[in-house]
Amino acid sequence: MKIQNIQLKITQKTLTFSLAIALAILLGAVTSRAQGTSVFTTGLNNPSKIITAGQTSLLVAESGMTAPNSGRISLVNRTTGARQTLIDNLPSGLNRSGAPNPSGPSGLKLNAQKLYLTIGAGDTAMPVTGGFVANPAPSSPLLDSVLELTLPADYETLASGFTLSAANQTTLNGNAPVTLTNAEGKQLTIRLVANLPNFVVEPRPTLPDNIRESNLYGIELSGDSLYIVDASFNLLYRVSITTGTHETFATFAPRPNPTQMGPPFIEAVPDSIRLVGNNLLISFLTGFPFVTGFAEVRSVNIETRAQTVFISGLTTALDVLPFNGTGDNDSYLVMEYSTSFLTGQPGRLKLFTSRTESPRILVNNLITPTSIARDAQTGSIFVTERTPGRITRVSAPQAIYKDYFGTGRSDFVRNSVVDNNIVWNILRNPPGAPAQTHRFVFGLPTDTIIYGDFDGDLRQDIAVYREGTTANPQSYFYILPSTSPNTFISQPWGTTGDKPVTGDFDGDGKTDFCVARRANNQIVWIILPSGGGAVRYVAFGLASDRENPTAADFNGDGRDDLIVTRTEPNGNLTHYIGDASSGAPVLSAQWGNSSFAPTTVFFGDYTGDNRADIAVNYGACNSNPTCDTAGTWWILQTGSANYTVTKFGIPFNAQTNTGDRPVFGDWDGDGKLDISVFRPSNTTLYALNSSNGQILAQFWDGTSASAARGNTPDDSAIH
Ligand SMILES: [Ca+2]
Ligand SMILES: [Ca+2]
Ligand SMILES: [Ca+2]
Ligand SMILES: [Ca+2]
Repeated sequence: MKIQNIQLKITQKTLTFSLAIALAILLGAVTSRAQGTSVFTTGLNNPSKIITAGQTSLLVAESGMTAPNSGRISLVNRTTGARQTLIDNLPSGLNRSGAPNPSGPSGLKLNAQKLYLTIGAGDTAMPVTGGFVANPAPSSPLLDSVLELTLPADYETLASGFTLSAANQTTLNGNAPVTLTNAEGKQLTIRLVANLPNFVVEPRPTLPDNIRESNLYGIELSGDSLYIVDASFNLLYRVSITTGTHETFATFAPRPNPTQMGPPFIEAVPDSIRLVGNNLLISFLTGFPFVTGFAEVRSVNIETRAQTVFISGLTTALDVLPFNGTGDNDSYLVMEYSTSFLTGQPGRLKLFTSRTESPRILVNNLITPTSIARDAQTGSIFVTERTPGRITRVSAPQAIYKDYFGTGRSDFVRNSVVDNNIVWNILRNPPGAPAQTHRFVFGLPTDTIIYGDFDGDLRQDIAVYREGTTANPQSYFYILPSTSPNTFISQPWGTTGDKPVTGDFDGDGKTDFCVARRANNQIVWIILPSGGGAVRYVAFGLASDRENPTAADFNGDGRDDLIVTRTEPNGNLTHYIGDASSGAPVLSAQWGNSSFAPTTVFFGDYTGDNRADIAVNYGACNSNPTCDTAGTWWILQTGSANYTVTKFGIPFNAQTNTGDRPVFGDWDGDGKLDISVFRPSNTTLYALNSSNGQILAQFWDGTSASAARGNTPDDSAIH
């Protein structure tokens, strides 16, 4: 089974529609995206792979167009999306294993200025009755080969591309290097590392000359060896960079078909490869009939060659990308080509905060996605989409609020005070047996508790803000990062009278240090962007605005916006949202009234459209016997201006100081906040699961030995 067959299956299914039309219809029909996305670059020729390069670039391998030898590598600026041809007229041919489909440049691996490139099957095989035979005149002698390109030192600022000629291909095939010169006079050198077999003979009763073509599709580097997956031969090659010799390093056997449809065995189809430590992570498309949940990522140890299943339960996996390093805190992006091939469904991008946890679905309407790259500095994810010929940019995913275990769900947190220290007792969600808990002693009772992910590993860090005093006005953030929980960080930021604000204002997936300062009748937000750049001083809001300036992303651009709330004379609350760079208005909304104290306001995404909503919870009716607002959640959906009204929880009683306290979290991990309360009388959290409407009830009192702190910040504060 070959990658190109994907196109055939979808086209056959849609019959009279061309593939492009069928996919265009899907694009319009599927609007739900869990993560902010934008079209970043267009005009690519059937992109197959994407990698980051240098300081500011991406490199994209493009399979080419209908014409032979129209393969290309593009250089894309990863800030602006601008495209520049690095090299064109690379080997390619129209593959005929399904509907005619360009096949050429595929796997990319960059090591300093050396770029290793695999060339795929091209037009190696010709369809005949009963199978395939070798094409006597393929487009290029370099199909199924490995090339080494030595890029000019300043390749990131190229203003003109290089072009490979037919004569150059002949030279390369003769094992001589080729040096190209572009319009600027810069030079790029190419040499052939290895020209691997184009096909093997697989005789069939009716066609003794039947062949199976090769299809090199992904490449990695370790030492002086290249590791290359062949998506058609179902194997992993090891190729010496210096001698060009190759060996079969591992093979991937077909697996028994668990369904009644299709052949008795399903081919593996390895399609991408990533080196992590001593292991190669390889994603498997897994062939016809593309059984849901049957695909996987496997790891192959480069010393022992041992193969193990690394992530399972996937469908048509086409890429895997580890990030955040190794060990328990590693995370993985996995891209699936289509959630249902045979019905032409779009592909999706999944985020695993741990390979054994349920993933978050970041994007669910990708059109023929082929490859992913991640900018470690900005956290942005780039996805190539083959048929539309574009790159879609996905904003950096953020840690789920209060997710300390990396389960993709808010965990159950109880803060108490023991011996004049804050004790953090955290119960994993979902809880297991035996219960998994974290316990930290960190912070003073006078500190402000902070929920943020400062190191960007998609796990919350233990953090507090300690406001300065009159004698020592310097304030500090103190953080116990999840990536190094034995070493705390202190960050001087702000001064006496400032209020800490938690947010990711530059959108890199890491919480930034921010305080809001009231001065000269305004609020100035002082932000240290985690992604670098100058300290921001942004004026937004009036000094008379309510306490607790806060932040959330209201326009879905992946950057948190500034929020202040103003109480009108009649008690109405007006929320003003401003841009965290300029202070320019993003939106404002009148929602809620402060008369029914306590009034709690949460800003966050209750609908899953990646835009923050405004939730107002009224605790009490202030002795008004006809009032029916107590315990009611009024949620304004800012994306649509619709609203919902939900009764949930026991209203607060000011006389007895009893009743529920509204809380903020996503307890079922579907990417939508859940209406939820904490009930101090039985130390139980109740949540209305947004995924299925069922009620979660979770008892958690921290440890029975801990004296309850009572009105803990997470239970009562405006987020
Ligand atoms: Ca963290
Ligand atoms: Ca940030
Ligand atoms: Ca925003
Ligand atoms: Ca939820």
